[in-house]
Amino acid sequence: MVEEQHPDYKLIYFNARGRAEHIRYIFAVTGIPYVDERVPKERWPELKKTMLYGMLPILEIDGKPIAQSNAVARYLARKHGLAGKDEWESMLCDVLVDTLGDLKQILWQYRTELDPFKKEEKKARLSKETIPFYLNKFEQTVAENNGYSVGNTTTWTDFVFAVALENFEQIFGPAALEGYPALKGLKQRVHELPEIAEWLTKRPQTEF
Ligand SMILES: N[C@@H](CCC(=O)N[C@@H](CS)C(=O)NCC(=O)O)C(=O)O
Repeated sequence: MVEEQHPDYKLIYFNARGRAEHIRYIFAVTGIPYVDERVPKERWPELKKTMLYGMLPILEIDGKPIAQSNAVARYLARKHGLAGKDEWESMLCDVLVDTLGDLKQILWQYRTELDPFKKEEKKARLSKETIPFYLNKFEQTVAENNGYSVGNTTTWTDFVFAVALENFEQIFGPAALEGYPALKGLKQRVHELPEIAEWLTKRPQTEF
Protein backbone atom coordinates (compact mmCIF):
# COMPACT_ATOMS: atom_id res chain seq x y z
CA MET A 1 0.00 0.00 0.00
CA VAL A 2 1.28 3.47 -0.89
CA GLU A 3 1.52 5.79 2.11
CA GLU A 4 -0.25 9.11 1.46
CA GLN A 5 2.28 11.93 1.20
CA HIS A 6 1.49 15.02 3.22
CA PRO A 7 3.21 18.40 3.25
CA ASP A 8 5.34 19.25 6.27
CA TYR A 9 2.96 20.94 8.68
CA LYS A 10 4.06 23.07 11.61
CA LEU A 11 1.35 24.70 13.71
CA ILE A 12 2.76 27.64 15.64
CA TYR A 13 0.75 29.03 18.55
CA PHE A 14 1.07 29.83 22.23
CA ASN A 15 0.83 27.19 24.96
CA ALA A 16 -2.96 27.40 24.93
CA ARG A 17 -6.01 25.86 23.29
CA GLY A 18 -7.31 29.25 22.16
CA ARG A 19 -7.55 29.70 18.42
CA ALA A 20 -5.49 26.63 17.58
CA GLU A 21 -7.24 23.75 19.29
CA HIS A 22 -9.80 23.03 16.56
CA ILE A 23 -6.89 22.78 14.11
CA ARG A 24 -5.19 20.32 16.46
CA TYR A 25 -8.43 18.27 16.53
CA ILE A 26 -8.34 18.11 12.71
CA PHE A 27 -4.77 16.82 12.82
CA ALA A 28 -5.72 14.32 15.53
CA VAL A 29 -8.73 12.93 13.65
CA THR A 30 -7.01 12.73 10.27
CA GLY A 31 -3.81 11.32 11.78
CA ILE A 32 -1.76 13.69 9.65
CA PRO A 33 1.62 14.32 11.27
CA TYR A 34 2.44 17.88 12.32
CA VAL A 35 4.68 19.79 14.66
CA ASP A 36 2.72 21.39 17.51
CA GLU A 37 5.03 24.30 18.28
CA ARG A 38 4.14 26.35 21.37
CA VAL A 39 5.92 29.68 21.59
CA PRO A 40 6.96 30.70 25.13
CA LYS A 41 5.58 34.14 26.05
CA GLU A 42 9.09 35.60 26.49
CA ARG A 43 10.03 34.71 22.89
CA TRP A 44 6.90 36.28 21.41
CA PRO A 45 7.89 39.99 21.13
CA GLU A 46 10.87 39.08 18.88
CA LEU A 47 8.98 36.47 16.89
CA LYS A 48 5.99 38.76 16.39
CA LYS A 49 8.12 41.06 14.23
CA THR A 50 8.73 38.22 11.80
CA MET A 51 5.06 37.29 11.37
CA LEU A 52 3.20 38.70 8.38
CA TYR A 53 0.23 39.97 10.43
CA GLY A 54 1.97 39.87 13.81
CA MET A 55 -0.34 37.22 15.25
CA LEU A 56 -0.68 33.51 15.89
CA PRO A 57 -1.68 30.85 15.01
CA ILE A 58 0.32 30.27 11.86
CA LEU A 59 0.36 27.01 9.97
CA GLU A 60 3.57 26.49 8.07
CA ILE A 61 2.89 24.31 5.05
CA ASP A 62 6.20 23.09 3.63
CA GLY A 63 7.76 26.12 5.27
CA LYS A 64 5.23 28.63 3.89
CA PRO A 65 3.49 30.53 6.72
CA ILE A 66 -0.30 30.77 6.49
CA ALA A 67 -2.23 33.04 8.89
CA GLN A 68 -5.84 33.06 10.15
CA SER A 69 -7.01 30.13 12.25
CA ASN A 70 -10.29 29.55 10.48
CA ALA A 71 -8.86 29.88 6.97
CA VAL A 72 -6.33 27.23 7.96
CA ALA A 73 -8.93 24.97 9.58
CA ARG A 74 -11.31 25.32 6.62
CA TYR A 75 -8.53 24.48 4.16
CA LEU A 76 -7.54 21.33 6.05
CA ALA A 77 -11.17 20.34 6.60
CA ARG A 78 -12.07 20.65 2.90
CA LYS A 79 -8.98 18.73 1.91
CA HIS A 80 -9.73 15.88 4.28
CA GLY A 81 -13.50 15.41 4.16
CA LEU A 82 -14.41 17.37 7.28
CA ALA A 83 -16.39 20.18 5.65
CA GLY A 84 -19.68 18.47 4.84
CA LYS A 85 -20.77 16.51 1.79
CA ASP A 86 -21.02 19.40 -0.69
CA GLU A 87 -20.57 23.15 -1.16
CA TRP A 88 -23.88 23.83 0.55
CA GLU A 89 -22.86 22.01 3.73
CA SER A 90 -19.45 23.62 3.56
CA MET A 91 -21.18 27.01 3.58
CA LEU A 92 -23.36 25.97 6.53
CA CYS A 93 -20.16 25.04 8.39
CA ASP A 94 -18.83 28.56 7.77
CA VAL A 95 -22.10 30.18 8.87
CA LEU A 96 -21.99 28.40 12.23
CA VAL A 97 -18.28 29.02 12.79
CA ASP A 98 -18.71 32.73 12.04
CA THR A 99 -21.82 33.02 14.23
CA LEU A 100 -20.04 31.29 17.08
CA GLY A 101 -17.21 33.78 16.44
CA ASP A 102 -19.69 36.64 16.99
CA LEU A 103 -20.67 35.15 20.36
CA LYS A 104 -17.04 34.52 21.33
CA GLN A 105 -16.26 38.16 20.55
CA ILE A 106 -19.02 39.32 22.93
CA LEU A 107 -17.78 36.92 25.63
CA TRP A 108 -14.26 38.27 25.18
CA GLN A 109 -15.50 41.84 25.67
CA TYR A 110 -17.08 40.71 28.94
CA ARG A 111 -14.01 38.84 30.14
CA THR A 112 -11.69 41.77 29.42
CA GLU A 113 -13.95 44.48 30.88
CA LEU A 114 -12.04 46.20 33.68
CA ASP A 115 -14.76 48.45 35.10
CA PRO A 116 -16.54 46.29 37.75
CA PHE A 117 -19.85 48.09 37.27
CA LYS A 118 -19.85 47.67 33.49
CA LYS A 119 -18.73 44.07 33.92
CA GLU A 120 -21.74 43.27 36.09
CA GLU A 121 -24.01 44.93 33.55
CA LYS A 122 -22.46 42.94 30.73
CA LYS A 123 -22.76 39.72 32.71
CA ALA A 124 -26.46 40.29 33.38
CA ARG A 125 -27.19 40.97 29.72
CA LEU A 126 -25.10 38.00 28.63
CA SER A 127 -26.87 35.50 30.86
CA LYS A 128 -30.38 36.89 30.32
CA GLU A 129 -30.26 37.72 26.63
CA THR A 130 -27.17 37.09 24.52
CA ILE A 131 -26.20 33.58 25.58
CA PRO A 132 -29.74 32.10 25.50
CA PHE A 133 -30.34 33.84 22.15
CA TYR A 134 -27.38 32.13 20.49
CA LEU A 135 -27.36 28.82 22.38
CA ASN A 136 -31.07 28.17 21.80
CA LYS A 137 -30.55 28.55 18.07
CA PHE A 138 -27.44 26.34 18.06
CA GLU A 139 -29.30 23.79 20.20
CA GLN A 140 -32.15 23.64 17.72
CA THR A 141 -29.82 23.18 14.75
CA VAL A 142 -27.83 20.41 16.43
CA ALA A 143 -31.01 18.66 17.65
CA GLU A 144 -32.44 18.75 14.09
CA ASN A 145 -29.19 17.24 12.78
CA ASN A 146 -29.22 14.42 15.33
CA GLY A 147 -26.18 15.65 17.19
CA TYR A 148 -24.18 17.09 14.29
CA SER A 149 -23.79 20.79 13.68
CA VAL A 150 -24.07 20.33 9.90
CA GLY A 151 -25.53 17.41 7.91
CA ASN A 152 -25.06 13.96 9.32
CA THR A 153 -21.29 13.64 9.48
CA THR A 154 -18.53 15.01 11.67
CA THR A 155 -17.25 18.36 10.42
CA TRP A 156 -14.65 20.85 11.59
CA THR A 157 -17.60 22.91 12.85
CA ASP A 158 -18.26 20.18 15.42
CA PHE A 159 -14.67 20.67 16.59
CA VAL A 160 -15.10 24.45 16.83
CA PHE A 161 -18.23 23.84 18.91
CA ALA A 162 -16.61 21.24 21.16
CA VAL A 163 -13.68 23.54 21.95
CA ALA A 164 -15.93 26.57 22.52
CA LEU A 165 -18.36 24.64 24.71
CA GLU A 166 -15.53 23.34 26.86
CA ASN A 167 -14.39 26.95 27.41
CA PHE A 168 -17.95 27.99 28.03
CA GLU A 169 -18.34 25.44 30.84
CA GLN A 170 -15.00 26.53 32.22
CA ILE A 171 -16.09 30.19 32.37
CA PHE A 172 -19.69 29.74 33.53
CA GLY A 173 -19.42 26.48 35.46
CA PRO A 174 -20.21 22.83 34.66
CA ALA A 175 -23.99 23.45 34.80
CA ALA A 176 -23.82 26.06 32.02
CA LEU A 177 -24.97 23.61 29.33
CA GLU A 178 -27.70 21.98 31.38
CA GLY A 179 -30.52 23.48 29.31
CA TYR A 180 -28.81 22.49 26.07
CA PRO A 181 -28.73 18.69 25.83
CA ALA A 182 -27.96 18.55 22.10
CA LEU A 183 -24.95 20.86 22.49
CA LYS A 184 -23.75 18.90 25.50
CA GLY A 185 -24.15 15.70 23.47
CA LEU A 186 -22.22 17.15 20.53
CA LYS A 187 -19.31 18.08 22.77
CA GLN A 188 -19.34 14.63 24.34
CA ARG A 189 -19.53 12.85 20.97
CA VAL A 190 -16.54 14.81 19.64
CA HIS A 191 -14.53 14.21 22.79
CA GLU A 192 -15.29 10.50 22.60
CA LEU A 193 -14.00 10.10 19.04
CA PRO A 194 -11.07 7.74 19.68
CA GLU A 195 -8.43 10.02 18.17
CA ILE A 196 -9.72 13.07 20.04
CA ALA A 197 -10.05 11.12 23.30
CA GLU A 198 -6.41 10.12 22.89
CA TRP A 199 -5.39 13.72 22.13
CA LEU A 200 -7.22 14.93 25.26
CA THR A 201 -5.16 12.60 27.44
CA LYS A 202 -1.85 13.66 25.97
CA ARG A 203 -2.25 17.37 25.17
CA PRO A 204 -0.53 19.89 27.44
CA GLN A 205 -2.88 21.10 30.17
CA THR A 206 -3.47 24.82 29.76
CA GLU A 207 -5.83 27.36 31.29
CA PHE A 208 -7.47 28.37 28.02
N1 LIG B 1 -8.25 36.37 13.27
C1 LIG B 1 -7.01 35.83 13.77
C2 LIG B 1 -6.77 36.39 15.16
C3 LIG B 1 -5.46 35.92 15.74
C4 LIG B 1 -5.25 36.43 17.15
O1 LIG B 1 -6.03 37.23 17.69
N2 LIG B 1 -4.17 35.94 17.75
C5 LIG B 1 -3.80 36.34 19.09
C6 LIG B 1 -3.81 35.14 20.04
S1 LIG B 1 -5.39 34.36 20.12
C7 LIG B 1 -2.37 36.85 19.07
O2 LIG B 1 -1.57 36.46 18.25
N3 LIG B 1 -2.05 37.71 20.04
C8 LIG B 1 -0.72 38.19 20.26
C9 LIG B 1 -0.47 39.55 19.70
O3 LIG B 1 -1.38 40.15 19.09
O4 LIG B 1 0.65 40.04 19.87
C10 LIG B 1 -7.10 34.29 13.77
O5 LIG B 1 -8.18 33.75 13.99
O6 LIG B 1 -6.07 33.64 13.53
